[in-house]
Amino acid sequence: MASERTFIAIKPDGVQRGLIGEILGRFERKGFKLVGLKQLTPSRELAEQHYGVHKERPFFAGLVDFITSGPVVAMVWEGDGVIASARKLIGATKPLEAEPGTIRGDLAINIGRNVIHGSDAPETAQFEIGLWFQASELSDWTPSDQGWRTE
Ligand code: YYY
Ligand code: MG
Repeated sequence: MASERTFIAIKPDGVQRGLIGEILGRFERKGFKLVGLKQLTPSRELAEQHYGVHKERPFFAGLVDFITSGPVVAMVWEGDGVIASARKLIGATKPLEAEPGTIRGDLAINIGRNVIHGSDAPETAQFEIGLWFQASELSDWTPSDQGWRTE
């Protein structure tokens, strides 16, 4: 499994509810590597580009209102298979259908307040990382215990 990068964002509900540490910890404990992290309140333009694939959907305007309503914690995580693995850690879009043990399954109830975003494929990961981060904001580094995470 090749090493890859994915874009993860803790949405305004997760930040307001004090869940940043809880969510970051799950990715850290899994063993993935954090290569970018910042908190910002996204502009409407950024939110509309990020969710552009949904622009014809009835929930689009409300989704953009929500995601721009306060600070978001934007992150890039790296590791073998991290794109699909992060989606598993996050759980189903509807939190009541998300398995216990997943972030949404454990921490959320409502689809419109599902606390976290994760890229769904290699192409979207590349697009979203480029949309939210400058290359200079991402760190190339090797954790000192890397040999204990992967063979
Ligand atoms: O990738 P993921 O976040 O799991 O779901 P998407 O189908 O891409 O939808 C993005 C986002 O839109 C979802 O996390 C909540 C919101 N949303 C909604 O509010 N109502 C819907 N019926 C579908 C999605
Ligand atoms: Mg999606």
